[in-house]
Amino acid sequence: MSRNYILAALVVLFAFEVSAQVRNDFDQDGKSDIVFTSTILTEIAWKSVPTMDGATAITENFGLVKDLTIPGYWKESASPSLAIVRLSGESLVWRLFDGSGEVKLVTFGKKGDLVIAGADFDGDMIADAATVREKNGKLIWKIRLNIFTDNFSDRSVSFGKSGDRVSYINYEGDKDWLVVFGKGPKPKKWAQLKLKNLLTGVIRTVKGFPKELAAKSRPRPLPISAADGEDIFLFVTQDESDTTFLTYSPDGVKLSSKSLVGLGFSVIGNYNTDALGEEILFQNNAKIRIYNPISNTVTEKDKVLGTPVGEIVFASPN
Ligand SMILES: [Ca+2]
Ligand SMILES: [Ca+2]
Ligand SMILES: [Ca+2]
Repeated sequence: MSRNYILAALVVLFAFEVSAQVRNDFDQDGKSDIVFTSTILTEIAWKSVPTMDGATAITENFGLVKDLTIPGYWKESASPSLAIVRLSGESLVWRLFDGSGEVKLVTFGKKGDLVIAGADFDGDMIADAATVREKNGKLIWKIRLNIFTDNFSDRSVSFGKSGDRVSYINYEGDKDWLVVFGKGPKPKKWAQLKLKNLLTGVIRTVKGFPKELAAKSRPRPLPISAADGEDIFLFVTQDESDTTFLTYSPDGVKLSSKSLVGLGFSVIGNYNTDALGEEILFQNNAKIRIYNPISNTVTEKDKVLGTPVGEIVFASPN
């Protein structure tokens, strides 16, 4: 009995350790806040609603409509801060803000690059920046670890082929691995996913994803934390009226499927601490729903008057 007790205590400790950094948790209460931008003419303001109780905590004007807005743990800090990425001429400019305004400006990336945010490839709990571009049929990843700190460092990796969808995932529980998803050697049978550990160079290949997921309008596999602290993959697909959320384990096993009425924005975070793992905040023009794929629960909330934004970003500023 005592042995089981110790094991249970260890499990609790582990669960606490891995969930210590909660996405979008500006008030540090262990739950993701709803962070959203709203447009005032051509400028945007960002707002944060702490812990679903409806009160607005932070409002700050900071950017332009075309900027990418990316909250994240960009510095060594208990709470996240806000960054934007802006296309400036032929370059991408990353700007970090705190409560008093802009505190850092970094030029990283080029026009046309896909910007990737939300990943921590070296596992030191500080957000890293990445860009991907296609070159001669291959995908070239440029990664700047800890971009807004004084000891940033750069990596360049060729990983994936033209047409693959890129992503990342916390694969073994301590850091994010690069992910490419698309057609494999037998495209009529299955879709293929490859993972790469940036630091060790180890590559794993997973076959057996449904080939439909790699078809023309293929969704990107997004990382979402499961109950055990490691990530699983979320695929979001839409038809004319519904949005469907599918989850798969990193080894290609289907875990859940759920369709919700409406089209809209999806943001991943831990919005409901009663359900293990992360949830999807899904806002359409009527309301917000919070869906947990592991417990298969959906809760509802009034919509916010803006665009919800999250740490996990794959986009090109234009
Ligand atoms: Ca919070
Ligand atoms: Ca890092
Ligand atoms: Ca949760």
